[in-house]
Amino acid sequence: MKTTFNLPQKAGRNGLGAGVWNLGPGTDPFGGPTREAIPILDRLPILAQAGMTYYEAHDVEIPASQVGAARKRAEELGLQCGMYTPSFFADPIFKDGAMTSNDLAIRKLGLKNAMEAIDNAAVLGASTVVFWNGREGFDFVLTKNGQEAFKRLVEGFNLVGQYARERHGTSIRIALEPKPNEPRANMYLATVGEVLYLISRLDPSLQALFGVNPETAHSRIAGLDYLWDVEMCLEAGKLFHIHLNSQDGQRYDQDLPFGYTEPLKDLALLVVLQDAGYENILAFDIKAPRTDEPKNIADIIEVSAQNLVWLWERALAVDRAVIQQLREEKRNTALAGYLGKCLYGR
Ligand code: 3MF
Ligand code: MG
Repeated sequence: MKTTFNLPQKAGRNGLGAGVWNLGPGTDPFGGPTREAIPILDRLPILAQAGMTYYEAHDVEIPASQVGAARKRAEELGLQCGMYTPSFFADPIFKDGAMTSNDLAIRKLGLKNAMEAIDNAAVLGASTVVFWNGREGFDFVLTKNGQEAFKRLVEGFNLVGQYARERHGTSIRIALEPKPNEPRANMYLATVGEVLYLISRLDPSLQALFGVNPETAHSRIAGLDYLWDVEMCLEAGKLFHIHLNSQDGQRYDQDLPFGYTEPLKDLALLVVLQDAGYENILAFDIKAPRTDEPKNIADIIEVSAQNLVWLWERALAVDRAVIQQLREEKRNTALAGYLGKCLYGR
């Protein structure tokens, strides 16, 4: 068994996480699988072998009926469930959204699934439930009343928050994951800023239960800077979880290995996380490419983890006094050069 990846001097929970969906059969919108699908519970040993401490899963991957078996399998492997999430995007019933559907019966079903996911998370031992805004949005204007849709989100999350607090106190927290488009043309909760605004509109007594799960590539798809997005979450005390990956420009969602496209920005991100004493889990949301052979399916996990550990070590060595001095001297370009020096190890 490979040793697990750890981040020296990280505050709070150490070890890295990845989703079981990261090890898919290679399907894309234009072509079917290029590898045989690995049964979900058989993906757990692959994640453990690749050096992960945490796994993440959707309710469609580990449904209630499988929760006990997943828990047992994970325990045997020394893996922990880092995050559990209801899938509001896979089932055709949610094709026009769950919480923002125009159909009351579908909104109710969405809430039921959300509450079940909270209970499953508790059994699996996950302290975070993520809600990704997969189908919450619109492709054609005026198909939903936007103001009404936002109110439905507020109402829905209030009910989910109430349920989580009643059943599990503060042991389960809820992190909303923004994305601007894909699969919908326009998605509600498109950015970190929108999620923070939504949280500010929730019942004040429930707001502490809600935070953000920013994903670096999603900020990039929105044309935004992921470091600033993360800093906004930190400033608000709302960085509950993070999905790390790379994105090669403003195009379809790629889920590339972390540290691949913008290593200098990733280095800066880690400096910020270190200085903030970020205590929660660092997880990857990456996609094993359809060109990788079945035997190499975990390469993307190991490459991401290795890049992260190397960058983390480089970030620890960044001299904060030099940053401060260059800021005071108003030498912005020289500061970029200093980070380059740290990145290239010169
Ligand atoms: C899509 C995503 C999702 C979410 C996941 C967790 C399938 O771009 O990022 O991954 O991370 O649903 O809630
Ligand atoms: Mg994600």
